[in-house]
Amino acid sequence: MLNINKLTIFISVFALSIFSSLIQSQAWGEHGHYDFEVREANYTRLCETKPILTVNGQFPGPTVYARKGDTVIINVHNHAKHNITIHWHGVKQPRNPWSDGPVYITQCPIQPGASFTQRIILSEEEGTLWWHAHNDWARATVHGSIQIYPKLGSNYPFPTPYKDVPIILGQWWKQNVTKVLEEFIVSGGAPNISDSFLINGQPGDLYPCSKQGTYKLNVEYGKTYLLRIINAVMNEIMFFAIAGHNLTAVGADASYTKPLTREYMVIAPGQTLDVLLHADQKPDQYYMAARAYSSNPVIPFDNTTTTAILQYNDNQNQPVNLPYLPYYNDTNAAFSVLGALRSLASEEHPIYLPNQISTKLFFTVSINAQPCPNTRCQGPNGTHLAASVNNISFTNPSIDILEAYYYRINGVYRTGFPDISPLMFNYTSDYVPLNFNVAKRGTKVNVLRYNSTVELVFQGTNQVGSAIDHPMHLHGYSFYIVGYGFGNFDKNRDPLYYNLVDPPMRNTVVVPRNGWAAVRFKAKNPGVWFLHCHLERHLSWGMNMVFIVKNGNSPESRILPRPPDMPPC
Ligand SMILES: *[C@@H]1O[C@H](CO)[C@@H](O)[C@H](O)[C@H]1NC(C)=O
Ligand SMILES: *[C@@H]1O[C@H](CO)[C@@H](O)[C@H](O)[C@H]1NC(C)=O
Ligand SMILES: *[C@@H]1O[C@H](CO)[C@@H](O)[C@H](O)[C@H]1NC(C)=O
Ligand SMILES: *[C@@H]1O[C@H](CO)[C@@H](O)[C@H](O)[C@H]1NC(C)=O
Ligand SMILES: *[C@@H]1O[C@H](CO)[C@@H](O)[C@H](O)[C@H]1NC(C)=O
Ligand SMILES: *[C@@H]1O[C@H](CO)[C@@H](O)[C@H](O)[C@H]1NC(C)=O
Ligand SMILES: *[C@@H]1O[C@H](CO)[C@@H](O)[C@H](O)[C@H]1NC(C)=O
Ligand SMILES: *[C@@H]1O[C@H](CO)[C@@H](O)[C@H](O)[C@H]1NC(C)=O
Ligand SMILES: *[C@@H]1O[C@H](CO)[C@@H](O)[C@H](O)[C@H]1NC(C)=O
Ligand SMILES: *[C@@H]1O[C@H](CO)[C@@H](O)[C@H](O)[C@H]1NC(C)=O
Ligand SMILES: *[C@@H]1O[C@H](CO)[C@@H](O)[C@H](O)[C@H]1NC(C)=O
Ligand SMILES: [Cu+2]
Repeated sequence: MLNINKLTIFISVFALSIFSSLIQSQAWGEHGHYDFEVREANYTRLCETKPILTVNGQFPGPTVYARKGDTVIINVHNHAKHNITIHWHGVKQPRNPWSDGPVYITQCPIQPGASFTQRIILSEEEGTLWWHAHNDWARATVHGSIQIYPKLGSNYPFPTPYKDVPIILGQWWKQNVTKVLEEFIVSGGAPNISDSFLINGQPGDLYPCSKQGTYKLNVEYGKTYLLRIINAVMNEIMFFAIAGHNLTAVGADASYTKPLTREYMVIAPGQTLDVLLHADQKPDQYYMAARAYSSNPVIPFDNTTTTAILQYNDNQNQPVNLPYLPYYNDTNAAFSVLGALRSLASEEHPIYLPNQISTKLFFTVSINAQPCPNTRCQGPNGTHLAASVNNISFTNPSIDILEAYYYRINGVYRTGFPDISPLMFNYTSDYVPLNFNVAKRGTKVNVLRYNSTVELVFQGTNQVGSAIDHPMHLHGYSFYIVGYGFGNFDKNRDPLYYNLVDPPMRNTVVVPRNGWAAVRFKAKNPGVWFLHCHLERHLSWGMNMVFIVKNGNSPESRILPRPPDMPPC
């Protein structure tokens, strides 16, 4: 098995380097085509072999290449024994929620033996995004990068790098991830922590039986490389660094940023960072490494460190020193990077920040402890752990909300998801009353008028003593992050300090532990759009909600007709 894996890696690295060299010169059609065959394949990691779900047998999966504004057609065939859906994370899909992918939100799953053709409609995005499964915990192994190059005749807003390389952070359980999911949903407790993190599918030198496979990036002295870092980890925000080298972020979530040079980077599940690496140090081997940022000591997390190797000109000296990474709970270190990113906001890459706000939303994001018969569940005091937005723990319907909305089918979802948290209290208090911990359950949507200008403030709470950072991800949009803060949001004072000049535009915002984050967007993409925490256990527990953005009046502001091959339930 090890040999087959090595061969796969060899072939994909080989294909990648051919692509990289073609990429600068080749004129692509506007409509790239890919076949995604979802199937099981055996992979060996940490001394054990197990079957995992893959696309085309590859782990991480194949890279999708495109240019700004392209439409890419992907034929997804399910040859596995497991339902699947695929989401194109960060692709806005103007007017086309049909291909977005979250299960029971915009489609029913592609069942074993079935196929679905998805249209990936790119618009403003330029840089790095990724695709991943969006049902159960399948995304643990079903994911890959989407690399969006400047239009032909355009350039990066920085000197063209010699090569660009995806760096995909992942997470590995020795156990079948579906079993890990099923077990904690039934028990009511927290999921088992993972056995390792991965860089491009490999745990690295610090884990058993892993040294041989450790990912190596061979560089030429004097050249500059564009690292397309993707956090495909399930449950942890990550610190990432390369020994002896600074990193310069130039893009985040497929939107350019002002260059930000740091010794380490911070990246949350769902986010991407485009980072320049100057290979200007003594030709040698250096470790790159990543480990968790997890701010609440009572919440279990995987505290292992994954490594890969930066190798100059085939140099054979083994690396010794790990790069400096902040301590696991160092919130200041995390936000000193997250909070320092700024939009490029140049003439060529301007920002369009809504200033007249028509819709003000205030959403609490909380962990909950639900009653459990005979208090026999494994949550605190025998409760069943859950999570919520505005005190509603989201439950998936049995057919998707998009089709229910499109065909006006009653009884699938309800409107009236509250604009404002229904209860005001000291969200970040050390002692939140126990009776606040129980959330309602439901499938509620918040309806937005077309073109409304939205300001959404997320407020983290300390319910169940489980305050932690939440990377909140919105489908169908990117938003401008105008502010972050700790403690309770103060609607009179905090907006005075918003960044309205060059806020970063992202699709995933990290709401700080016991803090808040404010984002703005214009609701100009009609459809049904999922909003959820990108920590997978929180998604499974219900830290989710749905926006329905209504059609505008003109034909160009209505959702596209339903494709005939939507998977049935
Ligand atoms: C994985 O390996 C097991 C045991 O060798 C074998 O039975 C199974 O067919 C393999 N599965 C795949 C998808 O190759
Ligand atoms: C993982 O476990 C699930 C549920 O127990 C089972 O249906 C599935 O076949 C297993 N998957 C693999 C890849 O072994
Ligand atoms: C989770 O961890 C417990 C305790 O180590 C173990 O008994 C159980 O088998 C694990 N479950 C899975 C699905 O890995
Ligand atoms: C990294 O940046 C710091 C602070 O700007 C600087 O002191 C250090 O010399 C830089 N290191 C390298 C390897 O460029
Ligand atoms: C990592 O967690 C384990 C418990 O799971 C603990 O024994 C160990 O000391 C921790 N290591 C570090 C470096 O914190
Ligand atoms: C982080 O954890 C360490 C060790 O448990 C502790 O000493 C320190 O106070 C914690 N820091 C923060 C910011 O919570
Ligand atoms: C809220 O709780 C925090 C933490 O216990 C405390 O520091 C703060 O003073 C409280 N705020 C109010 C308004 O009571
Ligand atoms: C959430 O709703 C439940 C049920 O109505 C209520 O008991 C609980 O106090 C509410 N909690 C909060 C924080 O609003
Ligand atoms: C568990 O119960 C004890 C005693 O009633 C209480 O002090 C504690 O806060 C509870 N913990 C949670 C998380 O509900
Ligand atoms: C939406 O706003 C744009 C400008 O911001 C305007 O051109 C357009 O007419 C508006 N559409 C509707 C349906 O209000
Ligand atoms: C797969 O999807 C179908 C359609 O929604 C559903 O009926 C079935 O229960 C799903 N299977 C599993 C194992 O979740
Ligand atoms: Cu969360």
